Amino acid sequence: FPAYEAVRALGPVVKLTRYNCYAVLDFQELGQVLEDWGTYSSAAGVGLINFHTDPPWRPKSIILEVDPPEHNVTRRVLNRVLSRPAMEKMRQAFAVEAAALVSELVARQSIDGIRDLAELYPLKVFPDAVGLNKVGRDNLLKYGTLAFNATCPRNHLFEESMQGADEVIAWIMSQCERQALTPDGLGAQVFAAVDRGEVNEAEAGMLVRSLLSAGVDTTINGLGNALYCFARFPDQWQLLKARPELARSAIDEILRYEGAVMNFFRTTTREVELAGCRIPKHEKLLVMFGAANRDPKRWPDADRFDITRDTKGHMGFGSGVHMCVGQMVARLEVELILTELVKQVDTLEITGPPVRRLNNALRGLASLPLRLGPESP
Ligand code: OVV
Repeated sequence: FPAYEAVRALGPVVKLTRYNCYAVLDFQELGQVLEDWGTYSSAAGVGLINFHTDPPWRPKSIILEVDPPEHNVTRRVLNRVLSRPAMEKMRQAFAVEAAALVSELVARQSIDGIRDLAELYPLKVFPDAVGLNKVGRDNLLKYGTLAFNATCPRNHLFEESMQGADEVIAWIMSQCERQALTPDGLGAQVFAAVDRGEVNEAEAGMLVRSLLSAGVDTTINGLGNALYCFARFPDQWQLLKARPELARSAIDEILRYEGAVMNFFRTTTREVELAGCRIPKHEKLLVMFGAANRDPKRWPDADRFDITRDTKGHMGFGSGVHMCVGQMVARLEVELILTELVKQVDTLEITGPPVRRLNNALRGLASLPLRLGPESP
């Protein structure tokens, strides 16, 4: 975050000469960019790779890496699959798992908040909800890590997650077929759109791939960041315990303060002026949600974690037509875990050095040693 402030001080649009792209960090300009999909397109990729000149690392996503009107067709399908009624159907199963896992962890007291909770919970409930095979699920985290690392420069992080990725990619693709999915899950519901004539069979498979790309690492980091926030700010934890109804809005403050997805790219479709800066056609813009969420021009006391603040308009789920389509799943997972922790845990204490998990686009931890102080009876 100090680095963001150093770059922000240079101006509203900063050319990163080393990567030949333009960074946008301020809330107002970022909103402008994300609203104007006709000028700031996703169709040339939302990573640094510019599809006008270089091929994508995988067949491009048919929802993330397309603009309207094509985007609207696939968006409508996932909007329905991930709708509020669909969430209400999942809630019970998700709640049972959250209660069971938190009880088990409270009994152990000393846990790794990332491995034992932030990873375990989404990796259980989400693939179950999608209707995935039980075998090979360890590929999910590897694939998500790769997909997010692939949005940025081809650095050591990208290269490391590409090591041995052929098998990971092959497993993911094999799970995206209709017959690989249980008949009652979110995956099957994507294929129901084929039966309604909204997309074809191959497109449905690609949309299942989108679920698997975007649904795992994001929620793991989101949950891990939630734990990290409340463990660092015990006054906010006590406030949540006193007022558990704040759990839903606390999620927005977690995403503002310590988001899971820090940045994506857009590509200009024409020469354009942004905040007085001229940007040529077909250039890459780095859109920095995590920086806009700390913009002092937008947020009073931006570096303070405050679950009672008005977080309206935060960019933790992006903004505009591409705003996170799975956000209700993410909210459900974090809400249920926080609710259980509020019930069962009195104090969250960091007992060892937190370890960052570096990723080109994601912000999160690899390890967070925690002591869960149980509620006194
Ligand atoms: C890495 C990522 C984020 C969001 C969506 C997708 C991928 C996709 O494959 O659609």
